[in-house]
Amino acid sequence: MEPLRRFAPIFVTLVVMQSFPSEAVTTRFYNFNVELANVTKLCQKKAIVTVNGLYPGPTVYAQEGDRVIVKVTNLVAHNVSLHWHGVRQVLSCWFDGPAYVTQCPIQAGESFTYEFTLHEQKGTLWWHAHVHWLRATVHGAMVIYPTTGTPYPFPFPHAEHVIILGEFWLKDAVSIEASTMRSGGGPPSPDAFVLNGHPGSSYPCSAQDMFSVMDVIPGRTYLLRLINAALNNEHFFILAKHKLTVVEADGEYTLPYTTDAVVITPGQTLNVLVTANQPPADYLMGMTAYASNPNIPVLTIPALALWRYEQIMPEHIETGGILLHRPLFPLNNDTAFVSNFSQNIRSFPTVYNHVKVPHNIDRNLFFTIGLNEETCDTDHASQCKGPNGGRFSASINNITFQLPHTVSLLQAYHCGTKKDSIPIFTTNFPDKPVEKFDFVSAAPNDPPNNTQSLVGTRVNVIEFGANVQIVLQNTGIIGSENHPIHLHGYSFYVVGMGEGDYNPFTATLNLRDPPLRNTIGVPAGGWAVIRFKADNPGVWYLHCHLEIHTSWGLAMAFIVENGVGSLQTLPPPPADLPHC
Ligand SMILES: *[C@@H]1O[C@H](CO)[C@@H](O)[C@H](O)[C@H]1NC(C)=O
Ligand SMILES: *[C@@H]1O[C@H](CO)[C@@H](O)[C@H](O)[C@H]1NC(C)=O
Ligand SMILES: *[C@@H]1O[C@H](CO)[C@@H](O)[C@H](O)[C@H]1NC(C)=O
Ligand SMILES: *[C@@H]1O[C@H](CO)[C@@H](O)[C@H](O)[C@H]1NC(C)=O
Ligand SMILES: *[C@@H]1O[C@H](CO)[C@@H](O)[C@H](O)[C@H]1NC(C)=O
Ligand SMILES: *[C@@H]1O[C@H](CO)[C@@H](O)[C@H](O)[C@H]1NC(C)=O
Ligand SMILES: [Cu+2]
Repeated sequence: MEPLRRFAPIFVTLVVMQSFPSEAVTTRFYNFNVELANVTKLCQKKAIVTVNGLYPGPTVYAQEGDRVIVKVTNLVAHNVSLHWHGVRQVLSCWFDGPAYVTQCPIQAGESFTYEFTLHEQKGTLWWHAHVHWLRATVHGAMVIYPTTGTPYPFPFPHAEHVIILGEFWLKDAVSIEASTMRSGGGPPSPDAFVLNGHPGSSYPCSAQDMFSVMDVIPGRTYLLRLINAALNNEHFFILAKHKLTVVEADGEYTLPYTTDAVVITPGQTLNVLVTANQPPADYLMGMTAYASNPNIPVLTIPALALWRYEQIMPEHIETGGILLHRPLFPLNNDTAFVSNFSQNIRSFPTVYNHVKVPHNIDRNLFFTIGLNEETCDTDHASQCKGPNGGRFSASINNITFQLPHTVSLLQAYHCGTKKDSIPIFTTNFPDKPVEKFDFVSAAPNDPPNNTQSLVGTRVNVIEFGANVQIVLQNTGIIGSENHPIHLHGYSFYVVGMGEGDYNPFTATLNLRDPPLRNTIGVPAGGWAVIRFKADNPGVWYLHCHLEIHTSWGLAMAFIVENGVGSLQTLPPPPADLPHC
């Protein structure tokens, strides 16, 4: 094997044909070997966990309605599981992937084959490891083209590029999680932000380690498939002097929205069109952090990538080289821009005609989401690095989620556990907070002075077919920040967002053209309301996509019960489902 040469970055311009492949390829087979690869980043050589030696990993290409089969073989010492982010896994919850939720991880030397159908799904989705912080380097794109003969609801692009926003650590990300959890304090910043794995010229030793789009043709329109795979920060993305038109979010078409910069939280995807309408020269694309809480320091060095036109005229070449345009980033704390951006993401009208926003709500849930602080146990009192010498945790409705470790929730639910054994979960996850308080204001004003939570493995059970509404209410118990909440197994309509405490009497909900998403940034000091029809049986994880918050327990799971008949019943598990 020659990993370095074989996996040297290849910068290709994928020119997509005017119509999609016509042969009815219905099965896409991929072999994913989880293996170590050496990379040189930021002046250092380092072995990272990858799929097939690639960082980011291989793109899964498919067409709406295809069956996707991915055989994953674990050749590293870490436990591995992969999640297909945004794939609704209709009747295939066994293949969803979050470790200890739907499956035990694939242990060293073992394999597991993921199999699922892309029912009514198209657009940009992605895949990533879903165990500890392995997704730092184990992630890649899924590009799903519409069925043959179905056009995009926007001009067909001349070419398209996947651009994955990420964070890079020189230390092993899994051990950073472990040491952060031991300390009780906040996580360190990454050593670099990266675009398709490349920090770009603002970082040391990285002038050549920069993603590039070359030979851009003036007048042509390009499609950028943006994916935020970062662990702990939300981001702005921008291309100097060019406008970005958002046409799709989380794999669903949106009303075209033209802007100077986009905001993307971990877990989200955005398709944007760019028209090459500037004088031929070099332009930088860039990624910076959005810091929703000014008290949490963020890395302020942008990741940069190059956007270079073809046939650059002599007047655009200076003595130092080609004229280079730098982007003007929004400020890291520009919450007004973020909130405006979120409000402008709407469903595309024809999608609205096809897909119904649930109107009559059967299950009205109210979830407080936020951070907690636990007292340091006396053994470690001198080591706890959280505020006031405590230990950070996080919760939903004051329950800090704890994953089981002997069996997955889905296995325990589906197959039952042995008689007399202690159940690994309980079904008493509360529908609403036990205690009411002024959720968003900061201590010591009104929120409980007691910042502690209750640790547990609790699930909330939903009857098949119920129309569910969840008010996601941010709390200010320990600071307040934007939490990108991701639901597995469903896309949901984001029918409202606002500041302060949610008030059902004054909140305006958009039931006309809300966006259909799988991850939503719930604003710091505010709320979001989501709706979905629970018509896919299984155990579905709901969690913050800031990885440290999930580690701290900002998660819960739903059991969506089976309905009637085989079309509403989760089939039995696959024979090769990993064991703990
Ligand atoms: C990475 O480099 C080390 C030497 O620095 C070498 O021993 C190891 O085999 C390499 N790993 C891979 C996966 O190429
Ligand atoms: C955002 O940051 C800038 C520069 O650091 C500062 O001047 C400004 O007051 C901050 N704005 C808010 C809303 O915190
Ligand atoms: C909000 O978005 C609209 C629509 O793009 C734009 O016209 C307006 O300037 C934006 N406002 C702010 C405060 O960014
Ligand atoms: C929290 O503590 C502060 C300071 O001791 C006190 O003024 C306040 O009333 C307390 N709040 C609650 C809700 O108990
Ligand atoms: C959360 O649970 C802890 C532990 O039972 C309790 O002390 C605290 O008051 C609860 N807080 C809220 C807001 O319910
Ligand atoms: C891998 O998972 C198994 C089963 O949960 C567990 O017993 C083992 O300790 C894990 N190994 C590592 C390296 O985390
Ligand atoms: Cu969070």
